[in-house]
Amino acid sequence: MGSTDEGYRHYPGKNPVTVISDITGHSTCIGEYVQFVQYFRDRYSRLSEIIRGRINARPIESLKRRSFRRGRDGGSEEISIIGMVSDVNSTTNGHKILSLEDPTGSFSVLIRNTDNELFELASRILLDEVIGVTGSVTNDGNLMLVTKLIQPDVPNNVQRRTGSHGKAVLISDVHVGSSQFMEDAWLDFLDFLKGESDSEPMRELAASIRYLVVAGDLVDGIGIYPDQEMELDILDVYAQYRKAAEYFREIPEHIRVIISPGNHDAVRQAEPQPALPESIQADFPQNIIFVGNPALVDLDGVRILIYHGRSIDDLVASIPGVSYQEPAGAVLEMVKRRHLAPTYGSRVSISPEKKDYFVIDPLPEIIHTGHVHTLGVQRYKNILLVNSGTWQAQTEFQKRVNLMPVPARVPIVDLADFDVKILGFD
Ligand code: D5M
Ligand code: ZN
Ligand code: FE
Repeated sequence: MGSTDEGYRHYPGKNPVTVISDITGHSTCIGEYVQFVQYFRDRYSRLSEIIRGRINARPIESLKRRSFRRGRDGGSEEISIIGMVSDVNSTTNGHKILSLEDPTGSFSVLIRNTDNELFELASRILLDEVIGVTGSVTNDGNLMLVTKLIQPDVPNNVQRRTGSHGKAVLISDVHVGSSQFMEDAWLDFLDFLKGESDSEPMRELAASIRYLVVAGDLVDGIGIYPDQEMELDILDVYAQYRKAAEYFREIPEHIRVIISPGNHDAVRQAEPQPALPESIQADFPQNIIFVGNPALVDLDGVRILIYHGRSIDDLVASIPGVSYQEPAGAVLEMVKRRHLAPTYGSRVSISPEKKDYFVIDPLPEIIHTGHVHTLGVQRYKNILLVNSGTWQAQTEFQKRVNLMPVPARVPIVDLADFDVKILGFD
């Protein structure tokens, strides 16, 4: 491993990896108030910069000072601001009022329900996301009547890097140690990776695999939810990792494996999470690279953003039409906001680091998430969104909330053309 001035970590070789962005070893958070301010400043400045190219926004402070010129039609002139959403309300008539904040002040903006398209978009806006709005300010200077609302989103012409080759296998939520861990299916998957399938095409496919990426919840952990012991086969978290390491030693050495943690893993719960500790890494073979959550990683010219996906629980709960059955739809909502966990202080506990590691910039070619145990593949403006399923059958908790997991199905991405094949091992 080597590292450069930018702090990138390079792992050279036939299947090279460069870790571009990862909290591991860089956490600055000690939980002081000033750090929250710094964190939100970084979020605002980076997301507003993405929007700034598309509208001519002015500081919120300037809205309060000036009196607005009357346009020819008697209405006042249109102006734009970019702000973080600090409050979402509905009026008694069913219109939406958002409070927007920038570093200079805050302002209320009204989205009327008479404009269907605009109102539909406004109904999907989340607390703490950064948006741009255009509209006119009312006579009393206290409210903007919005005519246009934009999210940071992705340009239509975003170019995808090409020229790579071979395949990357994307998995998550293995949950080793759980009594619901589907060991037989998992062993079949390992046999496939080893090139021991019965069919020639499967053996050829296995030979083309260069990378295996794990997006969190490698083990089931302990004490993650009440009464978890009732559903554990291995009651010691270190023994769970030793078992996992045993499995990973079966994977052929030429496959580079990248492991990122999730909420069941033995690292801090607050995100961004650092890589698994050295004491756990030591059991695993040399072909494995441990990264944090989230992490932006370059696989020989293809950038993949790995995020366990805890915020998907929030997005499903708060955006109409986003569901556990189509988890890639939740990831698409992240991309529109250019942020992996838009709402602060919900189910995702965010550690206020100096840099906001959840901002999606630069744009990757692939975003890989997990957590919700369902499989989803979508494409959005040349970005491939993959939520990998799980190796854990339905738990008691999931039964109660009617969550149907999609276990033992494996998306394999062709790094040359981004074609995705899904293999089943159940
Ligand atoms: O989470 C798998 C999915 O199940 C994810 O959508 C959260 C949900 N889940 C699982 N256990 C709980 C509890 N105890 N409370 C709320 N939501 C839960 P995973 O983190 O992979 O187990
Ligand atoms: Zn899981
Ligand atoms: Fe999880």
